[in-house]
Amino acid sequence: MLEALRENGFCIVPDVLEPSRVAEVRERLLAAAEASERRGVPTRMPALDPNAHNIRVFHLLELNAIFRELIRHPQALALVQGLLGDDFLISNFTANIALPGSGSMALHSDQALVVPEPWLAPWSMNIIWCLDDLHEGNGATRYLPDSHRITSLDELPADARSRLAAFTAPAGSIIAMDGRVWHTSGANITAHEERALLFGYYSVDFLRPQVNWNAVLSPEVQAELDADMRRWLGLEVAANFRTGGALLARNLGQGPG
Ligand SMILES: O=C(O)CCC(=O)C(=O)O
Repeated sequence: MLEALRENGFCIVPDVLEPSRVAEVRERLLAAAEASERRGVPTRMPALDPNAHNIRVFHLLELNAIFRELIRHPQALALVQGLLGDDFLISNFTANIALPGSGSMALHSDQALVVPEPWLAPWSMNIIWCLDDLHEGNGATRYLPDSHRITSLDELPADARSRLAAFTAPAGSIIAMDGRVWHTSGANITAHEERALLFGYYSVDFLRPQVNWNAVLSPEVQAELDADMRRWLGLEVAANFRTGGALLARNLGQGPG
């Protein structure tokens, strides 16, 4: 799977969640959307989506323990560590439920949103959790094949949108996607099918996460986190010493003193 992710920019792993677990996560997602609105965090984002038929749920890690379990699911982390290395951070965890009638958002790569070009290596990636069967008609995420090889904006083809392909995957699958892949949500042209996806976004630890977990996570939720989660969320006191520390150690070992 890791080879496919490196080579193609994505891989699809079926059957990560069994149907009963998918149903449970989906139910908690709908409750999280309501809780988000009650807490004053809107679930409609006119800046992102062309109409009000997408439900966006932010701060999933704060809203329910089930999302704190998913973000560290062993099959997800194996792919994250395989692509980004052991020193990664959880950058964000959000949901996009595309309801019938939803449209496609702007084409983008998630790495381009957090680091300027050139994009020479995978420094971020998504684990996309499919809570519904994903197919072109219900607004499956659309991606530009081989676009993880694009290193700067001027390499993006002018006709990129007409070259997009749709991911297809059964509910319960995860899709691991290199942060450099250019993609967008599809339009949901079905009459009644909802398309719920969760986007676990991870980055190398020298990039600032998309959200400030110290501000997002309440003291109650922070108190529940173990040492790994605290590290992956950047909640410890030390923020950016690892690379510098290794460099100093190496130079101190070799230097003239
Ligand atoms: O919902 C999708 O299929 C894609 C969403 C996305 O790329 C985003 O919200 O940045």
